This record gives sequence, C-alpha cells and structure tokens, in this order.
Amino acid sequence: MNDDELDAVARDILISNDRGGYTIPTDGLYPFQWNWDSAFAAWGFSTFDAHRAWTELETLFSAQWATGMVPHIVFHKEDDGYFPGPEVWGVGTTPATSGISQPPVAAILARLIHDRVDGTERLRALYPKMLAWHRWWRESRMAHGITCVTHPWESGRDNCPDWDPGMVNVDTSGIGPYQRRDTGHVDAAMRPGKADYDRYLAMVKFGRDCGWDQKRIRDDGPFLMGDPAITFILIRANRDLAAIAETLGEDGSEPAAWADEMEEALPWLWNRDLQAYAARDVRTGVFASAISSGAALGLLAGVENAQMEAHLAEMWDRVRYGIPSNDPAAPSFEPRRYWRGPTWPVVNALIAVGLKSAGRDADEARLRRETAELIRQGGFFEYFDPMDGTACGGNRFTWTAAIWLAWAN
Ligand code: 9WN
Repeated sequence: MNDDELDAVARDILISNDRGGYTIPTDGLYPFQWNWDSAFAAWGFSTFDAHRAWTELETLFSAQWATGMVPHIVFHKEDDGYFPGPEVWGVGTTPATSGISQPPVAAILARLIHDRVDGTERLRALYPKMLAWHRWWRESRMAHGITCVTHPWESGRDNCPDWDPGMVNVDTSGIGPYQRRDTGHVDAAMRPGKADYDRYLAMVKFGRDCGWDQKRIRDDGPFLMGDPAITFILIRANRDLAAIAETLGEDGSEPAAWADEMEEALPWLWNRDLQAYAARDVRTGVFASAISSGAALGLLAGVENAQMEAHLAEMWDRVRYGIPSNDPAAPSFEPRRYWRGPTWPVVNALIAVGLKSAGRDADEARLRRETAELIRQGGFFEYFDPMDGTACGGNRFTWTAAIWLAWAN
C-alpha cells in the first residue's frame, strides 16, 4: 500500500469507529469513549473534517464531572464486550463514566487543531472546561507538587513497570471471581496478567465503596504514585492552555503559573540511581527502577536534563523502532506485553510534538520515520514490538490512524 492508500484507510478507520459524536478506540476490545484516545481522534479528524474534530472534544467534555474531572471512560451506550463496565464502577452519573481520569492531552491537541483548522469559537467554549480539568488535577492529584495517579489505568500506561512499586502493596483479598473480556479479543500473552487485574479491581472497589470521594482515594486509597508522564503532559498542557488563553484574549497567567510550579517540583521525581526522572510511590517513597516512556515524555514538556537525555538516547538506540515504553536493558522488559516494552505510535507522536517545539528536527524526523515504517509494514495496530516491528494488540486502532494522518505520514 502506498501512503495515499494508507491515508484513505486511516480516514476510513476514524469514520468507521465513529459512534455518533465520539470515536471508540477499536471495535470489539474497546467499545466506549476513552479520554486521551478521543483527543488524538480529534487531531486525526482535523486533517479532513474540522467540524467533526471539535465535536469529538465537545462530546468528551460533555461527560465532565461538576468537580472538573474528565473521566477516563464514558459509557455512552451499553456494551458487554468490555470489563469492567459501568455497573462495576458504580459512579451513577448520566452518561455513566469511570471514576478516574486519564492523561490530560486535550489542551495540547486542541491547540494543534486550532493551528490547523481554526474554529476559535469552539475553542473558546472548551477553554473554561479544560481549565477546570487542569485545576482538578491540581486539587485532587497532587503530592509533593507532582501529579499522581490513583490507578494505573489513570496513567493510560496500565501495566508499565513504573507502577510495580505501588502495585505490590495493593491488597486483593476482597476480590471475588470475575470474567475478563480483553483476553477474548486479543492474545492474553500481550495483556496485563491476572495479578494485575486483581489489583486494578481492588482499586476500583475502594473508589466505589467510598462513593468516588476523590480526597479519600488520594489520601487513603490503595495506590498513589507520582507519574512523570502526566506531570510532563500537564506542564506542557498548562503552557498550551496559557497560549490558548492569549489567542482568545483571556488571562492565561494561572495555568502558566501551574506549569512553572510543577517544573520546580520535578526534583522529587529524580531517581539518582537511575539518573533519570521516574515514577515514585507517594506512600513509601520507592522509585520505579527502569527508564520508561514516562521519562521520555520529559521531551514533550521541554524539560532539559543532560543526564536523562543521555540515558534516553541509549534506550532509543537499543531498539529499532521508536521510543519503547520500557528500557530493553531492564529485567522487566517484555517487547510485546502492552506497556512493558512495546513502542506506541501515539506516545511517539506526543514526544515528537515536544521535539518539534524544541527545534530538534533530526530527532523528530527519526521518530516520525521509525513510526511510519511500523505502520507501513504492519498497519494501524494499537502498538508494536520495538525490536522487530511485529504489530500487536487491537487492529484498525483509532489513535494510530489519527497520528498517521496528523503527524507520521
Ligand atoms: C483501560 C483505550 C485504552 C487506552 C489506554 C490503554 C488501554 C484500558 C484497558 O486502552 O487501557 O483504560 O482496558 O486496557 O492502556 O492507554 O486509553 O485505547
């Protein structure tokens, strides 16, 4: 297939995954609206349908909680192909949603969409909602000035070794039998294991049992880890929000100050043994022990650090395709198991946004070339083996199609 034909397939994937104002990540495995997937979908749509691009974000924000939180899944329509569904989360909102959030990339992508297609009035309507969401992160997910996650699903990088130090302390004794759905759609060897799922469900149970009281979840919940990726994403997203404010003639000094404060707090995430930023357990102080995509997203935020850059360069050179989710030199590296090693086109695209802003054109071009090669060889899969390029996970995946259209081709 040549690149024009791939463009046509990518557009067709976005259109066929459209369920009416929102896009599912992939048919079967993920039948609802996911938060950061939708922001990427909007970016993809902006290459051929500006109206539909803004609608995607508007639909996502229509499920925003009164607290400002934008949930990680919106269960617009019933579908029993995914577990855990709305009855397990037990949130009680309309539409039903999950009770946690996901990486706040919407402002970053909204700015890029606006640069591409305009739509100032629609951006204006989204601005206070994005601001409220960023404020929610600050009020509900901060420790030591760093953004934390209360569940690995909140990080969007589910079974990444970043979360191993917190996962070992999660008590799963109250978890009864349950039926997973994901392993009926894709190879179980590529998915998180049962021990992971037991813990994921224990965290959901804690949230449900306390009525999704976010303060209790942060202060007493089973899991709280500082996330370098969301911290870096939010630094960038707050700066983009400040830039959006300027475009709209609003005062963006608040998000700009939040970004600066977070950058000042970064030393708490510095792992001296690793000489890199790393996830860190807030309860125990224990660091994750390998360099991951969490550290690599420092490039998105424009955080400069020579030691970490040297390590990231080594990690990149250890693989053939794109920046991996975990360092191949680490004992925890598994090249095809979800976030424990594979390369994710969507994460590469985010890193490239930062490389481009920093004027690092050669690195940006390399990342784009390697990501495009994966898609040309393997198609629009969810993620890939970074060593040999094997396509993994769900096929006809929305965010892979979206980043192809908006960036990689
Ligand atoms: C849980 C939809 C989502 C992505 C996440 C990815 C995966 C869900 C799951 O799929 O997570 O949210 O059930 O595995 O890890 O990043 O948003 O594509």
